[in-house]
Amino acid sequence: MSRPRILVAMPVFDEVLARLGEVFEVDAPCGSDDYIEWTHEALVARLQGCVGVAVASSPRIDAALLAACPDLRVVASMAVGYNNIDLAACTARGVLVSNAPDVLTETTADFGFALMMAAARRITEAEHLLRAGRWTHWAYNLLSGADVHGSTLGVLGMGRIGQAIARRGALGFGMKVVYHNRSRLDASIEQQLGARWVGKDELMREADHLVIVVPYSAASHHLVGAAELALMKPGATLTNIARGGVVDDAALALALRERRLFAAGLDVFEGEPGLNPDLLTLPNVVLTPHIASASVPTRRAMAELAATNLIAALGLGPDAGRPPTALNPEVLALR
Ligand code: 8YV
Repeated sequence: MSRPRILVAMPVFDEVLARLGEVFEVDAPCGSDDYIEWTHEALVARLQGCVGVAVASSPRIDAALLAACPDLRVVASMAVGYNNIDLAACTARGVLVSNAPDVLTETTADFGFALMMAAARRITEAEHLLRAGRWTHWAYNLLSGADVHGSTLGVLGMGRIGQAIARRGALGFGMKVVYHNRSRLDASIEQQLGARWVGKDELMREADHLVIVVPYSAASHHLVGAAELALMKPGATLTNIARGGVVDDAALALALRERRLFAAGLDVFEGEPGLNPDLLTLPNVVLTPHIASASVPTRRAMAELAATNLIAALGLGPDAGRPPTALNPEVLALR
């Protein structure tokens, strides 16, 4: 009997491809290290005859693609954020969607904290100065930055990753934690984290270091724009590890240039892998290419979880019919 066919649309660990190969006929055009920037047409052509596809935060899976790929039954993402996938359209067509939460929480929180600290303490700026041979003498004011310990951490988006960042700030760095989220946490969790819910404007005003971890959606587009930036303290930092588009990058670049904000740390960008060219000219921003979850064990765990979801959602393996992190499990009941 022929095996069901799947497409792995992004590069992935050889071991994960081998595991998928035990149950599927696997089309893996990226292998373990070739990235493909899929056009809609190329992806549609490649998906013909496929019942499953493994993706990450790209490519885009929308209603037009689903209509052109009638065999598709499962979309398994190795990312936690799934704004590239039209979940409602998938559900309407009976296509199961899964993402990869939890396995990346601590690694991503570590990175968010590192980026925030790098911005506050001017670490990349300092390294550039040194590498360029411009370190000529000790000076009391050489690259002095902002303190992190004992300051106020503002968390915008208090989901799993936001809470992990709050824990680091409160327990490790003695920070006062304020947060804003659509829904308030239980009082017991607020107490554990030592975190206080505030309105969004108050968060902007109070934070010495703002970390943004809110999922992207139409509702969170430019959640932090010129008006919000204008509320922030001139000595504050802003770190975005959420998604490009949650922050208005042009407004942020202007605020950084005019020193209305001390510094920023950005791992995600509007239009990535491109980015606003103004950001590249500013010394007071630390820029990284969407790598917050990129530790080897975590990236492996994300890919393994996507594989587990794909296998189970297609009725195979030990978890057949029970994909562990399905976003629309209701579609399985209708099959
Ligand atoms: C991924 C992420 O590495 O999980 C997410 O939502 O943003 C990252 O952890 C990235 O999406 C892979 O494309």
